[in-house]
Amino acid sequence: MIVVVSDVHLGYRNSNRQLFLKFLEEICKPLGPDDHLILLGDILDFWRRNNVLVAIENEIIFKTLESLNSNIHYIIGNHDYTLITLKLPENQYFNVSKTLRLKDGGTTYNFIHGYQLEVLALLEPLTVEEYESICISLCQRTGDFIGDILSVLWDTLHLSFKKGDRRQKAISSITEVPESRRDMHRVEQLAKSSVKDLFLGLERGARLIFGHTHRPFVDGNVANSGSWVSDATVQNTYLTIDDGNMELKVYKP
Ligand SMILES: [Mn+2]
Repeated sequence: MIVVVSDVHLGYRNSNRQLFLKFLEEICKPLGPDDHLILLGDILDFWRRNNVLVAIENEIIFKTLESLNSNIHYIIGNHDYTLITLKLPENQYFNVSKTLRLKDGGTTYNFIHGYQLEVLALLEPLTVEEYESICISLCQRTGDFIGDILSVLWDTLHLSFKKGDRRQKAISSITEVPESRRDMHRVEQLAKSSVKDLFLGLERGARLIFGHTHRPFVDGNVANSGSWVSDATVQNTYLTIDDGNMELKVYKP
């Protein structure tokens, strides 16, 4: 069995962290060594606060994760992107990576946080690599800095904008919460289309699981695990994958 959860945003004031802790105890504790727990990005939120303080405040969650018997995979998102730069070889209780491919019952499952789809669908001319360097800047700087995304862009990429540049609006939206953005349906549209395989390098027939938009769904070979923030319309969701069946569930203790 594979359990997928994303976008808990620990460190953000609207994170449902107590409920997430209960979820780990109740749903994830019983998982065994053949099972997988996928933490699909934005579990921690480093964009608004000091990274270490956020991690220390949530130590109980990491202690609980450490006590689980299943395999644990941490796929980084845009809000916890810098975790990939802190890779410690002796830290084996979970693997940190940008993408993950798992086989279950003859089907291939690809896991990404999903910011990649947003860059492709909405943020042209930014490349995924440029977006990732902005994420590093936003994770490492705290305070009001994220309010001024254009100066982060200048510092990081030396991108300049002339007055009336239409790209400015799209790129400024990076620091807004997904709930207040209007174009998220275009991210879903790309995720559900077959052309995404070309951009993401997916094999034909493989399934794609992502988060990031805070809009959970299962649709054929594509699924979104949703979020654990009180801003979202549908909250506290997770996916289970068992014998080729993808199921979306809402956690209620
Ligand atoms: Mn995200």
